[in-house]
Amino acid sequence: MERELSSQPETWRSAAEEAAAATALPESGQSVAVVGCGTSWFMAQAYAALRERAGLGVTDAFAASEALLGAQRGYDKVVAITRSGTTTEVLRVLEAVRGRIPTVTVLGAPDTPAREVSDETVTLPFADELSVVQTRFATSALALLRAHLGEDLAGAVADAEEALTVPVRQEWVEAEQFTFLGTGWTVGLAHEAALKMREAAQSWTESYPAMEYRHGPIAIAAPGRLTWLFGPAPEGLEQEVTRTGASFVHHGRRDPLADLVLVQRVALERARARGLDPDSPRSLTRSVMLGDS
Ligand code: F1P
Repeated sequence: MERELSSQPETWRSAAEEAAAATALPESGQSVAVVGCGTSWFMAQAYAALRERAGLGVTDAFAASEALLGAQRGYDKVVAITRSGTTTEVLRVLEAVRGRIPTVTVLGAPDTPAREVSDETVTLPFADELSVVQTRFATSALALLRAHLGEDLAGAVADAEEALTVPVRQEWVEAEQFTFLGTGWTVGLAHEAALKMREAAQSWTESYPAMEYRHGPIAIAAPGRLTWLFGPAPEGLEQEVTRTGASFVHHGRRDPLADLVLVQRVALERARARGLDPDSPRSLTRSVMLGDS
């Protein structure tokens, strides 16, 4: 995990370079559904929010198991995101819409079943991973998609380099609980940050859209706990969190995707501090493959 997460600036650069040739990705104006499971679903959420914000067309993100792809929704394209290419729910979606809605899969492991059931694929083999816990495939897939939306990733890459060198504070390693917040595309990053902490370090983490936090979840904030915000800060939020005694963490200057790299490092350090092996996370496999029953 450590080796793979450290390579992110490089894999983001390579992913961004792929964008120009990735003609299978949605065109401007197309109505798009993006599907994935776990980490890949959260990257789908981030992409959907960014594409809509860019004015490029309706873009909805779904957990593959809950995708609403009926004819009445009128999607022009389905984008699937999967590192392994073997996740059952993703394969089922691709099979179900075959011949009805064109599909493109952003894929880590190239020669896998997802290729067979997708109309087109964009492969990122250089970002594939050995670790069960995803880091660089997910962020590289998002880097590809951001670049395809027309973003220049140079700043994000530089910020990721910095995020790999800043110290991981002891307070973050020891905190009893984390809540991650975001707005717009960073809501997906907040969910992914929370998942990383659970997967790698078995930590108690929650995640919400930042403006939802005051509608109940802030009751969890207390001394020894931590609220970490990705992206712009809603007015007054920091003061409200600080009033509870919880710590408020916000690196507003850094690209939020690079801030996720820092959280991956925190998850790794928390795993180590607890004597856990982040490469053998409890109850997890690299991909979930369900039986036929
Ligand atoms: C998706 C995923 C991972 C998760 C777990 C099971 O995999 O849900 O995000 O960490 O290991 O699989 P994939 O479809 O992107 O290969």
